[in-house]
Amino acid sequence: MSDVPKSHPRYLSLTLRDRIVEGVENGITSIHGLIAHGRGEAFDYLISEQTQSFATDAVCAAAAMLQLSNHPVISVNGNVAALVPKELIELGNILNAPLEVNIFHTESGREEKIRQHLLNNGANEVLMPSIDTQLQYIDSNRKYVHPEGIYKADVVFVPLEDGDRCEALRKMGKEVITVDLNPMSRTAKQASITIVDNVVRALPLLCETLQKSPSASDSQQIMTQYCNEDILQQALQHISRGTDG
Ligand code: PTJ
Repeated sequence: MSDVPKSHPRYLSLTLRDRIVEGVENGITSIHGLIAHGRGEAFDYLISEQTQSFATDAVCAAAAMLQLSNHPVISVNGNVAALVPKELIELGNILNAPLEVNIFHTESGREEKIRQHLLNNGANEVLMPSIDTQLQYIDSNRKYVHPEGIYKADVVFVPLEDGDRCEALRKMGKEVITVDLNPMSRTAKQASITIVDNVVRALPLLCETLQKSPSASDSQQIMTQYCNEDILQQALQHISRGTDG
């Protein structure tokens, strides 16, 4: 870890960089994850590094969808494993939903290191991709899934994705909830619900919202009123107005 003084105006941002760098050094995060993180930082700057109302609304809808789902699954890649391991586990515990390792960049042993990292952080069970169970409509390493996890899920929570699998999951009739700071990304556009916020802020907020346990009828109403296209438009308008807008 670099020696960043707490008084530094960019302390939080620099701490997150340290977590990603540490993830790479420990073989959890792909080296490509550094680029993805930088991309995220740029968009985070444009939303004032704060949770905006379009993200809060999407979090409410995500909580409603997860609460109404029969078999939700939380997909974990190398970036989120490094940034928010404990929050992913908490979400899994609240929902009684499994965590499943699913990565894009195939580096030898990384899936197992992510699994071990989650177990070390307190996860009880972590599902691993199986060579015998494949998603349709996708050719990358992300096609390998666990038969009792993503393959069977009705709702998949997929923070920080690169688009291909989100599209495949939607084609297979599954709902996808993503967290993506870029409202223009393919994933953001294709997901059922897109939380345009930093995953380090979005996940605690999602857990907090779920713990308030809205009733099933309230959740139904939230879902009926939610429109992901509107949310993405609001995010784009916020960005184009400038950070003070
Ligand atoms: O571990 P792997 O192999 O599965 O790889 C994971 C990454 C994230 C490297 C891979 O999925 C990838 O290359 O993703 P992309 O295509 O760079 O997309 C990542 C998206 O997440 C981009 O739109 C970023 O703006 C966004 N992003 C990056 N950091 C954050 C973020 N969104 C929310 N919170 C962040 N901290």
